Amino acid sequence: MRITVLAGGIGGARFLEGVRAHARTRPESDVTAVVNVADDTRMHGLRISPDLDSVMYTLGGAHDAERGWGQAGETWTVSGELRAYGAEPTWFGLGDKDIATHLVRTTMLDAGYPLSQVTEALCARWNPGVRLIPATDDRLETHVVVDLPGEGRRAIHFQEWWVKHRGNVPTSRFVFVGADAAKPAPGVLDAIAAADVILIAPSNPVVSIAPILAVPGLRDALLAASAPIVGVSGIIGGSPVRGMADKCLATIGVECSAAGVGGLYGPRADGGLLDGWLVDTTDDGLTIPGVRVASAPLWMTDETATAAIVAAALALAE
Ligand code: GDP
Ligand code: FO1
Ligand code: CA
Repeated sequence: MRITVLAGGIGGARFLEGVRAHARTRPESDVTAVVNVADDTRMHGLRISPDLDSVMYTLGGAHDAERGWGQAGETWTVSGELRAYGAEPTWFGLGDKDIATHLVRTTMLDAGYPLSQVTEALCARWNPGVRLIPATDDRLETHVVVDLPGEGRRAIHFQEWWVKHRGNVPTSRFVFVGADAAKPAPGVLDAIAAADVILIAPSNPVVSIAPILAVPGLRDALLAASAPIVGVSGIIGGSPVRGMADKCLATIGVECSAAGVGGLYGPRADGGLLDGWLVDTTDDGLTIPGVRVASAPLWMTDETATAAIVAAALALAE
């Protein structure tokens, strides 16, 4: 079975652990993840790809589960030295091990390799067991329109909004800079067209899934896919579990609930995304016209629990 997953960072990564575990019980299974790149940025001359790295490190067994980003067992010598120089941005931490990844990525990009090939090269070390493809090789960045005290209305990079301000500034909208001119990375459209099932990870709908869908051609490919599309709610009982989904949803005027996000994605029959929507048992009973809704425990506490979530999502696709 060919499974294609749309994924952001840590929610996508943990979900993919379950997809991989499930796939290992089925011979002939093959998993492709189309991963958000709109959190990407350059800091200190280095290209950082937070969501790709979260997925790569998690599936490679190297992630820091508690911190939620970067590698376990990190040291911070280089960041300390940069701070001693007053090198901006001082609010963004880069671990020493992580910096090696960014050095390899930046060197390859500067030599002319596209991000998709760079990702393949990095994954040769980590063996994620899942094919990781960036949604696009082109520049695509989430910028956030905010009102900063004393500075007025400005658009700042998503990392500045989240890491520097923790999202605690008056926020009016998210803009996917570069989206209009971006093309799907090689392999993305094929992975959608050839899939037997397409899963939308319980990733942030506003800043992880929406920028993937903003790449021209991607939404149409999903609409035209012969495979069923099943989404898994990242919101459980009105709570975003972890991360910034509550702030993001409030900004776009969507209720932070499994019903709100299911409605935002919408039924495929209506030009939306979903054939199926899997919600937590605490959200049991919700209905979305045109979408098959089922419930299961959605806490991704470990790989076994997450593989059970994946099995429930695949059952909805049958
Ligand atoms: P990020 O890019 O690192 O922010 O990660 P993602 O966008 O891939 O996923 C973040 C989202 O995952 C959060 O907003 C939560 O809604 C969701 N999430 C995190 N942990 C869980 C969990 O255990 N179960 C479910 N259903 N969703 C989760
Ligand atoms: N998150 C933080 O809260 N503080 C940081 O200093 C920070 C640095 C960082 C470096 C590399 C990387 O891949 C991710 C990093 N993150 C950091 C996480 C990141 O800001 C966000 O959580 C994701 O972009 C949301 O997906
Ligand atoms: Ca992200």
